[in-house]
Formats: sequence, C-alpha cells, structure tokens
Amino acid sequence: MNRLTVFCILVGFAIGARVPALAQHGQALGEPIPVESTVVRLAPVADGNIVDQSPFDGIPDGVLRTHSNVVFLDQGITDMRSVIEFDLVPLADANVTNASLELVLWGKAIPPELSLAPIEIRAFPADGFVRHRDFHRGQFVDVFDALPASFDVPVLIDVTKEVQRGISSSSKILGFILRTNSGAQIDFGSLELGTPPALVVTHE
Ligand SMILES: [Ca+2]
Repeated sequence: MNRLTVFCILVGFAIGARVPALAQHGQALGEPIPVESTVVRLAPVADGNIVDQSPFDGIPDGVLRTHSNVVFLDQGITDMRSVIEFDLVPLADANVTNASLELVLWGKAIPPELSLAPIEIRAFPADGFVRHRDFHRGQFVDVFDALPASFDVPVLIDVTKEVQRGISSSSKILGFILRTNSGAQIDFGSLELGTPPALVVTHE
C-alpha cells in the first residue's frame, strides 16, 4: 500500500464519519430548536433585621446587620422584621421561567400554646442596603407556617413574578421583607450566620 492509497483511505474514513452528522443535522431542519435552561443561585447583597422596640409605636428604631435573619413579634414590646436583598443585574438579559427564594432555618422558639408560626413575605424595589424605611415596605408575596418547618429542608417561596418584575425595574435590586403576627421567634440563616438565603433562578 503506497502513501497515496493510505491518504485516500483516511480521507474516505473522514468523509464517512461526517455523513451521520450531516444526516442528523438535516433531520433537525424545520423542527423547533430546544432551548436550554440554566439554573443560577444568587447570594444576597445585603440582609439584616429592622426592629421597632424603643418605643413600640410602629416606627422602626434600629437596624441589625450582623445577626441571623430574625422574625419575631412580642406584641406591645418588640416587632423584628428581616430584610433580604438581591442584585438582579446578572439576570438582566435572561428570560426567567422560575425563581424561588430559599430560606434555611437557623433557630426557632415557639411558645407551646401556639399552633401556627406564620411568616409573611413581601417584596419591594430595593437599593442594596437594609434601611429603617424598609420596615413597612413591600407587596404581599406569600405566607408559610414555620412551625412544622425542618432544619434540614430549605423553605422555598415562589418569587417568579417578583424576579421578572425586578429585572425590568430601574434599580434591578429586589428586596424581600419577612414579618409575623405571632409570638414565635424564627431565625433564618444570614450572610453572617448559618446558611445564607439564596435566590434560585431558572432562565433561558
Ligand atoms: Ca419605635
């Protein structure tokens, strides 16, 4: 077998190897092209607690930025709410199909007489800093009972619409505020303690 013959055989193999690929490509013509989905996890750019306590009058008095994310109401004495903010700029051009706020329990103290520990989540256009004025902000998103919540399984809140709206907002920073009307104290992980919250987003 001379060099020319060997070359022709190799070229033949190369052409043969391409035929199935070309046929496969040909079959795809005219069919919808599948769109790949990507899942990303965003960490908060800020989180912390806002407290109305001294005096208890509906006006927030302090911001705590280095605790776990605490949600607590002792009627007439303390109302503590938790703020979590995410920067959506990395999703600016994304077509978001699903988004969940992921919260991981860090602690809970529930008086035995309580049969519910409701945590209400509201969303608002944020600025990347936890501020006193965030205390009363937000549109209702969802409420869940933290009484049966496990320390091992994250709580997932569907925030797809809020993320879609947040992407088209001017600041592109989405804030959530967690509050309660019960006497339970629920602590979630924060940027400083435990497992921090996350925004889990599926987009195309
Ligand atoms: Ca006050």
